[in-house]
Amino acid sequence: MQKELRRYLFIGDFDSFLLGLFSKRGEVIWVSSLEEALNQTGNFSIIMIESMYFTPELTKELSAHYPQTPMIVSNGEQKEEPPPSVRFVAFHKLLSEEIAREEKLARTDLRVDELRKVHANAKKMLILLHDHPDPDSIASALALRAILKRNKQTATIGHLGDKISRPENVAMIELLEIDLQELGIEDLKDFDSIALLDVQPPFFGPELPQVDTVIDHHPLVGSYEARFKEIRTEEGATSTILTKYLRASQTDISERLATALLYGIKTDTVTLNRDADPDDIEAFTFLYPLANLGLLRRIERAEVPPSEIKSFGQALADHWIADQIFFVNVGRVEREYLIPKMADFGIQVKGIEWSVAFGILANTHLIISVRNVGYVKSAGRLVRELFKDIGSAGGHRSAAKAVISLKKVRKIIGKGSQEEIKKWVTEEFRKAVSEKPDEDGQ
Ligand SMILES: [Mn+2]
Repeated sequence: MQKELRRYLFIGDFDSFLLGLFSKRGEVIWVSSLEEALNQTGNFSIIMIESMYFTPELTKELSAHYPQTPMIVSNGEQKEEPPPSVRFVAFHKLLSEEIAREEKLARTDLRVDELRKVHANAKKMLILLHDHPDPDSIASALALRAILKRNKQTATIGHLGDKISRPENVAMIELLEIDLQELGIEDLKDFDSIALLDVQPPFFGPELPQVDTVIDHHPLVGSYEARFKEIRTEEGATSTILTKYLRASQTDISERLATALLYGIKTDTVTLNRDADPDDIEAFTFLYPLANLGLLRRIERAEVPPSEIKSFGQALADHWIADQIFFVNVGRVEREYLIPKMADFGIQVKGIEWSVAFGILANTHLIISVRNVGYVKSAGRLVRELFKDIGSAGGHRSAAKAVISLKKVRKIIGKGSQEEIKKWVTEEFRKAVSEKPDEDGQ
């Protein structure tokens, strides 16, 4: 196909930098008056008018002489009612936004350099995730491995929890062939360095050895030391932070890695609907063309095993609504994912602002999963305030979780029967939700 020859007509005082940029795209004719502009022969792809020269009359005469030719007024502010065929474009602002982006990436590249130094001498490192690794944490681990130019022999990805059960997460691990190790706390001493992703040391309690790196988007919890610490609560996903690192360091991003990261951002932000900020959207847009969308669909379609459907029905049977809060007692479960699934369901009920699903996992822990509509107080902060002294609790603005041992629950409410737990959880949330929001509206 023959390339179309672009011809640009510039009217007014343009600086040579801008003219130079356009001369790379086609022929540039540069004039300093309307008269000269009307004296040209042939057609133009675009007529550029410097804003000091712009008047509606000028554009009228130009469009009579060069019909069907779009016009751009450059360097000026948009006039209140521009003529229909005229666009106002501030090229310098466009360029300065690009330059600001590059500056940011260059600064991030320095951070990546620090991160690499922290793990440079480790023969075998561990990338440790929370006990129930989700797509965001798993994708972040793959990204960190790529950034540090390591492989599964030199960087183990592991967690201390039980086998992964949520069907989508199982599908992600299988379809992307991710090697995720179940470790015991005693295994941690076998590694020369440890990086925590999507989680922070206090989550693991005092037995956790000193870690070297912490990268997370949850609020800072407790105080701890790490040689490299990156806590960015404004991001909707740890995958967003790692995507920035990959871009800044110009690390190759494989299709598998892009697919994982895209899925990580998608799930943590419910497809940019929850807790997403402009960086998440930018990372998403950047990863989208690099990812394998067919594979992603297969991961997302991972269906609930038929054997679980009964538990779904049973779980939903025990629900109630109080003060626009949807409660569901999932009861005793072997697989934790049923609880957040029910919380996700509850927030879709009409008129509901909060959804609280809870159940007892493996006869030892009460798990409470919380969702809200996003414009009420922060779910993460609310569960922290309610349960931080008796268990681990935290999360984001519109999704949060608490894990409390049944022993602790019994200390508070006696025998800890289902009925007692239901009453306790209902009252705690009703009180906390109705209290006035914090000063910053969170
Ligand atoms: Mn996350």
